[in-house]
Amino acid sequence: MKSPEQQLQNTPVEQAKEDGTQRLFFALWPDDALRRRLAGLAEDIGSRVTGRVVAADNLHITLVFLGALNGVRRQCAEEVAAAIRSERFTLTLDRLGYWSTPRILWAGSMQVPEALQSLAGALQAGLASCGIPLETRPYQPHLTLMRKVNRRPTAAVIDPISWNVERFCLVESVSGSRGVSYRVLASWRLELLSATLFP
Ligand code: 2AM
Repeated sequence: MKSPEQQLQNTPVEQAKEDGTQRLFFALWPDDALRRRLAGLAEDIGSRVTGRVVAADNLHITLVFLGALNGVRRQCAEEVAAAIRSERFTLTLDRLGYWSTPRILWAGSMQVPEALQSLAGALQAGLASCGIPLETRPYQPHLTLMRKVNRRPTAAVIDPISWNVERFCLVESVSGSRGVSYRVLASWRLELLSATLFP
């Protein structure tokens, strides 16, 4: 049993283990074929850029980061997700981005689909009723390919990768002896595009 002082030094994942909470986030989760493509892209970039390539199994796009949630808040978050009526969309990953503070290299889209922004927005708005403190910065969809990257890579454009997004997931971040891994707990389907009628 750790003293309260030791508990204060816990990482968020250790804290989640001790108090029965789970570290959770909503995400877009690639299927196996897309995951292989994305992993190939990450490996390719990793052969030219110094840093740590994200494990293939961990590749995803976060929609909303929730942090450590107890059972009641998780239930609330799942009810919010189940009530979402958002449309399917195609996301084209066609650019690389770099953030120097988290030192991550990511893939993103030059043109973020309106439906993706509105899905993230609808989740955020619904979650307000769950009492979960959320990120206040504007949503910037990104798929982290590499961590611990110290320098902005020179090339920013990549061969476009199309992602037909049909569902979103609730994911748990689990800390193990070999680092963090992610576990999909639940998923919800997005709606088919409403048909356009021509006279
Ligand atoms: P990242 O890929 O840019 O690191 C699980 O940690 C996922 O939630 C990651 O995709 C991570 O983004 C994202 N995330 C967003 N906000 C976070 C936060 N405050 N702490 C940890 N992860 C966060």
